[in-house]
Amino acid sequence: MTKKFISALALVAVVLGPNAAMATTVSAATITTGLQQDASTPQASAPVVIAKWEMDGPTSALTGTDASCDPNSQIQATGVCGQMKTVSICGIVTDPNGKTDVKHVYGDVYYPNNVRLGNSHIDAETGLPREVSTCGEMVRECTMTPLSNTDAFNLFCTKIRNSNNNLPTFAANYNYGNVCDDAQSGVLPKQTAYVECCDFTMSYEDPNGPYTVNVWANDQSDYNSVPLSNTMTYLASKAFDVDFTGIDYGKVKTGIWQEVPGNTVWATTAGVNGASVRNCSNTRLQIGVWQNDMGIKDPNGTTYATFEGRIGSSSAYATYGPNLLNTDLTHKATMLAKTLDLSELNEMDFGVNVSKFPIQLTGPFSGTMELSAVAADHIACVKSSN
Ligand SMILES: [Ca+2]
Ligand SMILES: [Ca+2]
Ligand SMILES: [Ca+2]
Repeated sequence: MTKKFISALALVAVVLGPNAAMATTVSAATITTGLQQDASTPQASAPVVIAKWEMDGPTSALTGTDASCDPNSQIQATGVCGQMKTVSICGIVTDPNGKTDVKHVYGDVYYPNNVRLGNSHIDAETGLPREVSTCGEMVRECTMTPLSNTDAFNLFCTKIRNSNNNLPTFAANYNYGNVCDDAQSGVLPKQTAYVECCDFTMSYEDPNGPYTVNVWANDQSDYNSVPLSNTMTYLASKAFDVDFTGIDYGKVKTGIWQEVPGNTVWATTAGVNGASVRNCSNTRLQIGVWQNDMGIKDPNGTTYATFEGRIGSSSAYATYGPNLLNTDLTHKATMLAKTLDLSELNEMDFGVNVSKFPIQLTGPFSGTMELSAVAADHIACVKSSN
């Protein structure tokens, strides 16, 4: 016995010896680690997600509503810079071991899979710049909490069933009858399932388009449900802000371009610094501009002012005349070349050239500028080939 013990100690010393010596000779090391979840595959006793949906939040309001009668959820962005939209994601979850075996329920939201976010996008939760690193990656996961039995029944079996019937996605073999009707052993009146929900923050500038939303659950034995998936559509909004209400070209000489540079500093009081524009949409945006002749014209209508405008100090100016009309006589905007990315703030530079000041006019001259916007395509996210 004693001999064996000694030889075992000697072996340990031999094995440890070289390693201990190595540890003193390196300043950094990368160690491979690994594990596997115990019993993570769907099992007969795993939780079951019976139905799922998204609705106007917050959850506490129990709205049951979305922005369109189309099937599943359509969510309207705020169209207001800085103002987030709270979406409530919900699932009905049960478990073969009884509903109390359900441990956690999650809602996973994925970006539209062909969209990049651009250089100005800010994550709604972290407040930090964010670009997708892979196309269609997860935006975020939220953890759900159960509603009371009364709220669960009223929300799903009364409000949604009666007023927004095509909102939810059901798992196979489930329907309003066997969820809501007592005669069909409905899981909500029998209180054998939870309705669980979480509040999910969508930024005013999260890109419009189809978001995949998965709801899944695990139980006390760490069995995962099969996720129940559908598509939430974030409807396009079109909105922008400018921090100026007037452009004063100052003193203008005949035939000389007079330019009024903007800046990239947002003025909380309009007009206290150079002109800035920012995109408050969930689409990229092109800005159009229209101006009238500022009254610099002859009685026969001949005008003498030409204008220019651009977004960003490195863009080319677009030049345009006054009073431009479409064939239907609405004002025809001249589109400025630079497309604003999601939430991008940039400067607007303007210029005027007056080829003649008619002698019969004394000035000063004043006019009107109209700014408008059209949605532009998102930056494409291209999946890498490997
Ligand atoms: Ca279970
Ligand atoms: Ca809908
Ligand atoms: Ca400014």
